[in-house]
Amino acid sequence: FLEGNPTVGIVGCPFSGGQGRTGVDLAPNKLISAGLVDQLTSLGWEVHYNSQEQKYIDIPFNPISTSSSSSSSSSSSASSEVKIQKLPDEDIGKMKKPRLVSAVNEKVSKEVEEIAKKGWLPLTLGGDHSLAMGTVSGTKAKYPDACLIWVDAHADINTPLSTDSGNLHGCPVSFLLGLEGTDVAPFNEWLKPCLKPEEIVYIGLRDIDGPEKAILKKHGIKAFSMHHVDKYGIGKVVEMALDHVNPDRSKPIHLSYDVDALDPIVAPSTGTPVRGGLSFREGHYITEALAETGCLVSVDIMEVNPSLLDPNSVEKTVAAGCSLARASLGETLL
Ligand code: 6HN
Ligand code: MN
Ligand code: MN
Ligand code: MN
Repeated sequence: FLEGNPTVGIVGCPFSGGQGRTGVDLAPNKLISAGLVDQLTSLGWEVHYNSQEQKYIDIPFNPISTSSSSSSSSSSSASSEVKIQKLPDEDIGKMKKPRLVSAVNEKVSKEVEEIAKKGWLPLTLGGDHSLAMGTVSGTKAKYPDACLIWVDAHADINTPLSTDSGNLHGCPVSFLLGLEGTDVAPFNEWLKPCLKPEEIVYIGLRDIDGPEKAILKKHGIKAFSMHHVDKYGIGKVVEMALDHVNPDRSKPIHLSYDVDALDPIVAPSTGTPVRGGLSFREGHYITEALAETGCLVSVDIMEVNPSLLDPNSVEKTVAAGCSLARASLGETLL
C-alpha cells in the first residue's frame, strides 16, 4: 500500500491530557533520543521527523509547559516564556479536558492523514492513548477500508456516558465507532465515526470495565484476552485476529499499540500497568507477524511514561517502545 521507497513519517505527540499523570508527554523525545531515527534508517527506511517541543503551544487550552498542569496564575511565569492565553476547559459531562483532547487530536488526525496520503507510513509516538482518535481517523481518511488491531491491557471503549474515570484515553474506540454519547461537541465538529465494529480486533486485554464488557458484547467486537493468549498461544491468536479483520490479508492495517499490553516486568513505566501481560516475545511477535503481512500502513506506540519509576524501569520501557516500532517496520523479517 505504501508508495515509492519505504518512508516513515514519525509523528511525535507530547501529550498527556487524556489521562491524569504527567510525563507521558515526554515519551516521543525519549524514544527519539534512544536512537529510533537511526535504527529505522538502518532498516532501510527513509525517516522524516520534525522535532517539535512546542508542538501544541498554539492550542489555547494547553498549559505553556505540558509537564506542568498547574492552574496557578500565569503572571508568575518567566518573561522569556511565550504567553498563551489559557481558556477554561471544564469537564463536559464526565469527560476531562475535552476541548484540549479534541483540539490536539484534530491536529494529529490531519498530520497522520497527510503522511499517509504521501504514501508514507505514519509512526505516531504518544503521548496517551486518547491520541488514537486522531491517528485512526487520519489513517482512515487515506485508507477507508483499513482494519484496526488494538494491542492493550484495556479496551479503551468507554463512552462519554460509561466512563468512570472521565479520562479520555479510556474512550478513543467509542468515538471512532460513533457509539452513544460520542456525537458531542467539540469532537463532532471534526471527528466522524469512521470504524465499523467488525473492523477492530483486540489482543492482550485483561482489565475491562463492566460497561465496556457490555459494549463489546452488544456490538460483537472480537477480543483476544490474555486468557486466549494462554490458551492458544500468541501465534494462533494473531492468526485468528487477522482472519477476523483481514481474512484475505488484502486490507491495510493500522496497529495501535499501548505498551501496557506488555507485562509490567517488560514495560513498567506506563500510567496504568496491569499484571499478567504479554511477555517480551509475545509482544514483539504480534508486531513481527503484522510486518510480515505487508499490510501495515500506520503504527502507534502509546503510553510510555518516562517519568514513572526508577531509571532502569524507564530504560526498559523506552527500549521496548523502540523495539516494537522496529519490529513493526520489519526488523526481524528475513
Ligand atoms: N489506556 N478503563 C479505564 C478508564 O479509565 O476508562 C482505564 C483506561 C486505560 C486507558 O491504558 O490507554
Ligand atoms: Mn492500556
Ligand atoms: Mn479498569
Ligand atoms: Mn490504551
